Amino acid sequence: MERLGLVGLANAGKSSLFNALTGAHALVASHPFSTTETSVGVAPLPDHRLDALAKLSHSAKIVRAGVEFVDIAGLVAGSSTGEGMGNRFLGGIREVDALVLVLRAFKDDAVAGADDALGSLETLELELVLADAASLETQSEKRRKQARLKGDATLAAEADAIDAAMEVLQSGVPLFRSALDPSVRAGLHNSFLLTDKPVLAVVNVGEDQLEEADALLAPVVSHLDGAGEALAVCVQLEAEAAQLEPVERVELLEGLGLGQGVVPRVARAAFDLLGLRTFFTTGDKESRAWIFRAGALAPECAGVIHSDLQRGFIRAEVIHWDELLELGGWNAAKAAGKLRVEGKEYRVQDGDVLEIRFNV
Ligand SMILES: Nc1nc2c(ncn2[C@@H]2O[C@H](COP(=O)(O)OP(=O)(O)OP(=O)(O)O)[C@@H](O)[C@H]2O)c(=O)[nH]1
Ligand SMILES: [Mg+2]
Repeated sequence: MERLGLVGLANAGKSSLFNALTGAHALVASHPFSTTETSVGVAPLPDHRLDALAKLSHSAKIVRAGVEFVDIAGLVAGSSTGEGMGNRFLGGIREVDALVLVLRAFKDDAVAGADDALGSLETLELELVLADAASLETQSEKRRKQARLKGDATLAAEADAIDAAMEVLQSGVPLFRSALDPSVRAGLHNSFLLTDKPVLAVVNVGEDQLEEADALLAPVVSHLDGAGEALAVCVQLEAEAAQLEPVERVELLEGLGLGQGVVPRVARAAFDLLGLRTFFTTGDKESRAWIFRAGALAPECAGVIHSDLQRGFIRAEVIHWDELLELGGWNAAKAAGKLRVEGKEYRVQDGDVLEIRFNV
């Protein structure tokens, strides 16, 4: 399963966000570096399409897709050279597929640390850039030497990509904000860089800053300049809400004009960031969302449900969720001749409802 790492300066609210997302109880404390071990948790992915399908099918159960988050130790200026939790945070970040940058805007004298979101973003970027530059330092030359010895064009291309990345990093820009060509990016795949991962920024605003949330978010959005999505969240509030019963939670959040809260949108944005897609199965027993990679073929998606379904795959009956809803149900869709029969070469689309036919 693909994972997102929560990355931020000490006391930015990473563990609080982790708890809000996953309903977990990770240690939250006002002293910096309270997180020393990484925790992993799954955030359920809100999906109105799944809710609609479950209603249509009178499903006894709804099974949502989930996104996995990792709560990582906090970072300080100098972390790339071993300050603070140093290597612990670097290792944690290297292992995830995308980054959620938690940027503190809330002000609280009792909680040490920076409360300038843009400044925090710049510090984080710099530490990640320095770590990447250090890890690439000797790699280009090594690859070039090997490429010469073996006459290997792939290694030579990797060396070129590393040189291009180095140039970006040396100008202080993380790769996620650079305009590097996708083909160059591909050549960096074996270098395990930190700033090459997609990012989502979460600006953690205080309860007293809800009114100015957009203004606090704006400088971060403009700094990222389209390189990643950004959301403002009152993390503490939503972490507290996450501990309540659903009815009370909705009351609290709606009372503050936050609707269902922003945290579900963080989970959704994270999911999209990973390039993941959902298909559905629906029936009276359960309606369920399943995760697949964009571009996957029908048998591979069948395998997400069970490996037997992939092995014995014959065909899939397919209809897009909104068409199914419009027609009023599986049998009605079948009677209307609207269930498409798709074979092994079918590329499953986001929002497809599938029924797999297979040999046991
Ligand atoms: N006032 C206020 N305090 C907050 C908010 N969000 C988090 N905090 C507090 O900030 C402190 C740090 O929160 P954590 O979630 O532990 O922060 P962290 O980023 O995980 O910290 P480290 O793991 O130590 O790096 C805790 O005392 C939280 O209660 C907020 O929106 N407003
Ligand atoms: Mg923490």
